[in-house]
Amino acid sequence: VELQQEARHGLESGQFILHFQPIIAADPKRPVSFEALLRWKHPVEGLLTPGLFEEVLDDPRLASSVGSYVIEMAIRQAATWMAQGKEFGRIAVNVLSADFTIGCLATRLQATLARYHVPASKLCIEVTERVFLGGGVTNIADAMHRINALGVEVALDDFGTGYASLTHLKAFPIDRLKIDRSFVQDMHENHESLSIVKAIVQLGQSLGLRVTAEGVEKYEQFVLLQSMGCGSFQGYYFSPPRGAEDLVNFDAGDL
Ligand code: G
Ligand code: G
Ligand code: MN
Ligand code: NA
Repeated sequence: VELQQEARHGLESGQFILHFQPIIAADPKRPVSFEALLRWKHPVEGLLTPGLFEEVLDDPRLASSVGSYVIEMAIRQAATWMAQGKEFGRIAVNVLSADFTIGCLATRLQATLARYHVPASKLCIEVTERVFLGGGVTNIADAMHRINALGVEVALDDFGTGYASLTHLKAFPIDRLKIDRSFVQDMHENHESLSIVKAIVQLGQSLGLRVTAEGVEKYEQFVLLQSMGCGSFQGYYFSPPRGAEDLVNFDAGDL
């Protein structure tokens, strides 16, 4: 409760910031995208990752305030990079079910994109299956269809760890699957993980979905994923999440 109060104050005083982690396309002609990851510059505790302030995001009202702030910061960063002539694919923003409950998320995204003159083709929203469980399925599906119709990409995060994933692929307008990093991390030691990764890549190919592998930490993983036909890669092998200022000269050619 105390942490929640601190978070309210922190939001007003600019203590919440975004770090960005590059997502590298297999096709070298495609620009790098970035996942926006929330950080709290806590005055006493230092830089906190979301796992350390779960109570804040568990509170629906606070979570939606944080969510709106994150969306705004991400779109503003896109506008800044565009103004600087920096090439990038999309900025991906993680959203929670709380983000779907305050007004229409599609309308809010559209308004913020318009305010910063950023095209929808520069934005992706990442949802986990938990989003499908909050609120009525038809409401969430409807909201997601509207987001999709704007031209914002919808990615299903942590794919493979939830349940009934395949049903969700039919019910919701998903453009991209992000293979959960737990499968990528042990695919060289664990045959089940390897099979699951291959199956997800093939599922993506047959359903016309793009596929990103998360948690790529080693060169061997990158090579194996490339050989499977996985479309893009994200992980410490390429770069940890970093502040925008530290990414200024980042491009895939540097790797
Ligand atoms: O950045 P880190 O590795 O600590 O992320 C931990 C978790 O926090 C991840 O599951 C990630 O999806 C989540 N997360 C990161 N940034 C955001 C954000 O802006 N909003 C929400 N809701 N979750 C985030
Ligand atoms: O749940 P989500 O997939 O959004 O989680 C993103 C989190 O994963 C970020 O907090 C980021 O710091 C972390 N992450 C990114 N790349 C790697 C990696 O290669 N290995 C590990 N262990 N974590 C990573
Ligand atoms: Mn994510
Ligand atoms: Na992710």
